[in-house]
Amino acid sequence: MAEFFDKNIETLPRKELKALQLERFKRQARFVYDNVPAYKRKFDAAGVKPSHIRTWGDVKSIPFTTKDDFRDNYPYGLFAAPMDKIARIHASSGTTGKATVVGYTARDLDCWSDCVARFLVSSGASPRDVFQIAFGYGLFTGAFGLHAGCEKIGAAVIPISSGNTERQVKMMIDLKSTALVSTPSYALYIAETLYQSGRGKEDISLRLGFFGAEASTPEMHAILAGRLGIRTNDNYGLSEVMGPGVSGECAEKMGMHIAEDHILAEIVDPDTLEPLPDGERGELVLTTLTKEGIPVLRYRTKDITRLHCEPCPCGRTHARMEKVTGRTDDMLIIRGVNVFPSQIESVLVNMPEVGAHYEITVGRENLTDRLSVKVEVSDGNLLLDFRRLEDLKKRVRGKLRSELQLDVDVKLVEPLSLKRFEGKAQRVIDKREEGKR
Ligand code: DLL
Repeated sequence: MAEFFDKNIETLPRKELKALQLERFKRQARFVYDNVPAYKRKFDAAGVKPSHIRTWGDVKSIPFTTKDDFRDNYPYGLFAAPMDKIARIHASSGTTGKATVVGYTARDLDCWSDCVARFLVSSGASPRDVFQIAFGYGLFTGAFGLHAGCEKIGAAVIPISSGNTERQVKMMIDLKSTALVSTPSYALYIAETLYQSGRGKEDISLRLGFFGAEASTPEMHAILAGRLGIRTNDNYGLSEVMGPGVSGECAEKMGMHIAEDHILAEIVDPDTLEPLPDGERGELVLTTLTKEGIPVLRYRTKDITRLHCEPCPCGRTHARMEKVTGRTDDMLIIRGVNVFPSQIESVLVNMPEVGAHYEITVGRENLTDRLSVKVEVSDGNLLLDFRRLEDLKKRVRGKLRSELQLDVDVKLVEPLSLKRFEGKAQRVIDKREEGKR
């Protein structure tokens, strides 16, 4: 039987949910217009006023917010609440330039932990669970966000943070952790370290894994589920909107339910910025509906996904977003072909002879882009057998070609030779002068 954290809201009929969202959207728009000069300027420049929003059709007249707005208003320019109401500050470093700084009021923190608690419970967590939180505690929203959600459902928390992987394994065994929270790539590293120490899934008490903060394929989740003997959950979020808790899978694993009473999700065409109907793939755009510290309207996440609004067998009515297949700025354009790293991951992790550890490099030779993939072989002995090695390489290349319609240089390397990640993995190295497009 499906368990709920807050059954009334999680199963609210869609019609009522949509009405609630529209009311909250109007209120949130009025709130930012009155309290954040940068939003007022944007509204005024676009010739819209909060009072113009009456129907869903009016929502699309509201200007988008982007990462640049955070940079331009660094550090506190987008805060809508005065500092005496701000209870917590987080920041995400990003790859370039200034950090994105976000603030939460006490009420924001309470809503945030509710959203996290919902997906924990929907995936089968209970007060009996012992959560090992292997996200880095700090400015990153992952650890504190999950931590508060676990406490809210009454579970025990081990705030071990990320890193020191041998210790993670020791604690997991000694303290009998039943749930692991980390990035999927760190979970893979932890699982590998467990097996390297001569132990396996029968030596641990883990039953659930909550793996978010980066894209991962269903194949990667299947590998983690098998190695650790657990059920995995994917959960999604971003600092600008809340952190973890924006959405998370229920036990049906048919997409991640969005906390729609707190967040409005739209899908737009990333080129035309026109809204796309439910079920079509495009860029996810999110609006906070109840935030006080740093509300955001129509934030362009750059994450690519689809929304499904039909009822879920679990009974929840909130829309589900599919696994994120990539980011608009992650997409590699190689000789005119669009390639997402997740496509490469799906091919590799489906081949048992190669490991789930890989590295993608994009370079340029004679004015032509070249894509190369380094992947570890599962059995190091293979490297001593030239014929079998060449045969495997040919098969990997063939599968990548049929998935990507592109020739890829494949290099098979020794087990354990590629870099391991304790947080978000960085598997793509773009060496082209122009960088990513
Ligand atoms: O990663 C928040 C988070 C922490 C989510 C812990 C889930 C668990 P940021 O560091 O601001 O926040 O990074 C946000 O990470 O725009 C996505 O591109 C990516 N991302 C986060 N979760 C997922 C996921 C946190 N489940 C950016 N699948 C987002 C795919 C994800 N990508």
